[in-house]
Amino acid sequence: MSLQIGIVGLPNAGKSTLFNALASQRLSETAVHPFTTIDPHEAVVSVPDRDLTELSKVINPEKTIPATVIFIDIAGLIKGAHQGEGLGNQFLAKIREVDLIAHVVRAFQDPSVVHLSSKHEPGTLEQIIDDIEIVNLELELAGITGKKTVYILNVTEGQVGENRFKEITGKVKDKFNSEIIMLSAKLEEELIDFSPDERSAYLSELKIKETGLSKLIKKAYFMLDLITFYTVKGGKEVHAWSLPNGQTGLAAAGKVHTDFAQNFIKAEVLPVNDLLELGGWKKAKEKGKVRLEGKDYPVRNKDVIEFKVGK
Ligand SMILES: Nc1nc2c(ncn2[C@@H]2O[C@H](COP(=O)(O)OP(=O)(O)O)[C@@H](O)[C@H]2O)c(=O)[nH]1
Ligand SMILES: [Mg+2]
Repeated sequence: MSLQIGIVGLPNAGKSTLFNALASQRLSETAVHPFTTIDPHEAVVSVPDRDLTELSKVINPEKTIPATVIFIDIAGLIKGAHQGEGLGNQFLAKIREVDLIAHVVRAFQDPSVVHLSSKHEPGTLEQIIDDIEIVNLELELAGITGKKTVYILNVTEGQVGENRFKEITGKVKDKFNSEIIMLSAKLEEELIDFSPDERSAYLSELKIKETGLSKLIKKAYFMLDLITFYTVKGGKEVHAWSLPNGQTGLAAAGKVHTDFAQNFIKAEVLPVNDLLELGGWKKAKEKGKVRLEGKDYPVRNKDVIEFKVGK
């Protein structure tokens, strides 16, 4: 199962704009299916991963499959939602299923986009806190507590990284004791039609180090304590997988194939960097760099694993 991230927030916070941008970004060039739509509100998105791209260059497989994350645009959170106002329980049920809540908060200024409950200027700390508290109260009243939440400060394009917002991000992080990232949903949307090169050029012009998708996924992996491992299937298929940190070789095998866990004999393992440096699996093996590990081996981030299974 892919990691599921539910996008919530007040109406007009920029949820759908962000969702559409995430769903259509082609970040991993090696991705066969950058995204597939399951439902208009759900999108399977490739996890951007440079090591996977490099690994694929070295192995030159028929197929490269990135790890994926499912984003869900969960509309309908308004004051009174827990009592069935708006879409009511429908979306609350969705929120209960996700691994992580991505809570979009409006910090962009645009007089043409109404802000329903604003007592303060959009983009001020007061309004941002008010908005967050409305949503959090609804979730709490609906009994959704203890879920991990990453806040997304949606700022005006061209204002990403501004000191004033950096200060706000710090304050929100402390007040709500959670993680927060800053991005512009509008800007992410503009990136849709860009080639990877154009995208990098545009981002560096705006002094932005990485796309919102990349920031969000990194944060999600960090918050959920996930690691990445790779399989190469004898050189035929390079595949990236996510796994909770601390899980064993056996758990990793089960992720790849149920039969693999049942018939597990051993795992051949080496760090992806070693494989890249040595220029391939065979060469690494010749040099004695590939280790043999058993069922209980705690998988490390960026391990390349070949499972040896019986029949
Ligand atoms: N200027 C500006 N407008 C935005 C931004 N993000 C969203 N909007 C606009 O705000 C309106 C509501 O956005 P939408 O994504 O539909 O919000 P949702 O109700 O949370 O799904 C749309 O007109 C968007 O174009 C942003 O970063 N900057
Ligand atoms: Mg929407």
